[in-house]
Amino acid sequence: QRQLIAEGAVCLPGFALEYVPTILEALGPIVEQAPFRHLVTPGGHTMSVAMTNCGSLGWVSDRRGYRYQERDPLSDNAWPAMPEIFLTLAQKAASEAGYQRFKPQACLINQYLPGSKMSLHQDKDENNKAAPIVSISLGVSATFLFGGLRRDDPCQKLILQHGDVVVWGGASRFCFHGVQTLKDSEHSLLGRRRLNITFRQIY
Ligand code: MD5
Ligand code: FE
Repeated sequence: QRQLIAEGAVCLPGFALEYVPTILEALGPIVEQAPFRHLVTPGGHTMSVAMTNCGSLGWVSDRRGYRYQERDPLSDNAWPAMPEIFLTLAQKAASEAGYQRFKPQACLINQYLPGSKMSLHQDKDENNKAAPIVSISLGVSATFLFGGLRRDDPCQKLILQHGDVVVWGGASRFCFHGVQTLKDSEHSLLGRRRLNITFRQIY
């Protein structure tokens, strides 16, 4: 089943459900090697969402700016490799949405605890502007804000649930978006948190 949210934005409800046990197993060693951390924005604010990465590149933020880099700044080691199942799932979802050549190099893993949110922003740090971003939501459901190309354009509210996958491409790739403050509730498998895993083709 496929839901068109807007031009270029395709929701695949429950698409990741069958992969959840494998995803959670793969996440264990990743967060062991590269723990979740709260990054600081160039403006000096500490993000309420905790992040880590796997893949050949990872997204980082600090006082100097936002960028993708090959090494985890906490350890100076390469990011953990992207598990095969992540790549398979991301490419299968992209393919369902019409992107048959999606080659993600970066996988950003966001952890939301009760009270975490992500303010309205655009994703513009990827050099490859034609590739989509594939996003998997797990755990506690969240209210996602999907706006337009201008910060003050009106926002649609979408509820993203455990197992949902969204492919953000085409006209939706550079829309403003954010996540409302996570409610304090319990998910049977993930506990009181939400994980969002995004796949990004940088080059
Ligand atoms: C999240 N993460 O739920 C979201 C899912 C981030 C981020 O926003 O930057 O880590 S990705 C949603 C997304 C990506 C690219 C474009 C659009 C939405 N969009 O045009 O709405 O943690
Ligand atoms: Fe984003």
